Amino acid sequence: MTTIKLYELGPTRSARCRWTLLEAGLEYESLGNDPAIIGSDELKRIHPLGKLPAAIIDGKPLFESAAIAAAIADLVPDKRLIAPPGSWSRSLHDQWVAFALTEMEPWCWTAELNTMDFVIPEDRHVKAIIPQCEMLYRRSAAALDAALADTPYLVDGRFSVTDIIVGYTLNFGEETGWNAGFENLATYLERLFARPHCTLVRHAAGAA
Ligand SMILES: N[C@@H](CCC(=O)N[C@@H](CS)C(=O)NCC(=O)O)C(=O)O
Repeated sequence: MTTIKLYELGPTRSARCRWTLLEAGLEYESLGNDPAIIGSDELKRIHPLGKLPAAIIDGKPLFESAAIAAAIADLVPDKRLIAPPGSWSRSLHDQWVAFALTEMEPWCWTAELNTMDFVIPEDRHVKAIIPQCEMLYRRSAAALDAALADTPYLVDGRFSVTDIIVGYTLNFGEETGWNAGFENLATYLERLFARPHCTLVRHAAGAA
């Protein structure tokens, strides 16, 4: 039987991995669960930057939430949480994950880094960057909104780990209030929140 250990902490990106594990119905050992784990030597043995999440699957370390979630989904092909490697649907999974993680999430993350002082101290914040982040996030969000006009989920019209990964990014945008006006994104997020295993935390829009 596969053994899975997950370094996690509440609403951090580890929520993607926890949600995937719940959908997969797999047991796992939860580690970390303490802000002090971030940057620790213990975590750096798994993640070179000492970030969350990080996993150990059958003794092998793996970092990056999207990689961990996909690896977990691949462990349970019967659950159809991810398309088979080599299929066109898997390429669509890769496409949407790359889009969310490169064209959307960095703008939310950069805004958060320049708003909260848990990574970059306040005296080094560059507030002037935030409007640019919003503009670039919303340009991509508009594209995602259009893609969701005719389908409830991103790959093959059915729920998959792609939605877990992208949904987390969208919820990040919800926190900053940057999804305002995108009706398909709002409906999609509600669809994700309605799933019994959803680990996304509800934000009052624009709370950050
Ligand atoms: N791309 C990474 C991002 C990981 C990340 O930035 N995690 C945050 C918590 S959500 C963290 O550990 N931050 C501490 C830091 O940036 O030093 C992933 O998706 O796993």
